Amino acid sequence: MSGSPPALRALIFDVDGTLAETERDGHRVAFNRAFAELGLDWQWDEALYGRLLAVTGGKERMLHYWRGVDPRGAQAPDAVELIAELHRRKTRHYVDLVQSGAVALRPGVRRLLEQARGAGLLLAIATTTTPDNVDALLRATLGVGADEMFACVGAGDIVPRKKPDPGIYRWVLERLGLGPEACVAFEDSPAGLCAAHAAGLRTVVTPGVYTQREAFPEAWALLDGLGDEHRPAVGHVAGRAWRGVLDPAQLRTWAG
Ligand code: XBP
Ligand code: MG
Repeated sequence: MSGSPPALRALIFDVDGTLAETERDGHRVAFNRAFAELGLDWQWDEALYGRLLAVTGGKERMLHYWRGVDPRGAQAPDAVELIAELHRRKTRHYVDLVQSGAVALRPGVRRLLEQARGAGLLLAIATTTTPDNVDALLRATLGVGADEMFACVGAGDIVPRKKPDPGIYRWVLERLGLGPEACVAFEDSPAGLCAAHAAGLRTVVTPGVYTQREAFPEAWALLDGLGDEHRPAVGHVAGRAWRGVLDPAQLRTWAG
């Protein structure tokens, strides 16, 4: 039996915070618009929203907040329906915001996606966010037909538990028909890293505006971005300092 590791076959991307900085100017604004529409006096400022991100999933996040400010109201029989209605409205607002160009891809993301496809790697998505949000973001930033770039999109309630549970990564791996050792995941948050790591994936972490002060002890690579020719990425890979532009050849070298 050969001792060589399996070849790298696929890259699996988180969406929020990883492909794009969607949270502060996208999701947060959309939540606030939904609250105002239904006459709630809830207002999530940037700092509060940063703390609430510890709870993944929009419905789960709203229920967590409600329990904090009004525990009795959050237990009422119609609470679940109100959360569902808020979330439908929030999703509409988020899609509108993304379609209006409120959110851009992070530097190097488009380049890496295109290079990876050119290099014969499969692309996939594993995210807790709602599928409509993923469609809107991919179309607005990568153009019509963008979803065809991805062999598999795992999103939202398709699994019963959201990150940090590894379910969404396991679901994607099963659809791809690949083991975790043939893939690399890309994440931005502790919950996302926990999910990917628990699914057995080597994970490149590129922290974003809300996660740059977090520790990521289980990251395979921890970089300040993907890098481009004008601004190389800086960070560590498997415990060693690294500086450069992350591309499929580099990933294959590390994976090997
Ligand atoms: C992203 C999330 C999402 C969005 C909201 O986490 O937690 O819940 O904030 O999306 P990750 P929905 O980047 O780890 O996937 O409102 O559609 O749930
Ligand atoms: Mg994320």
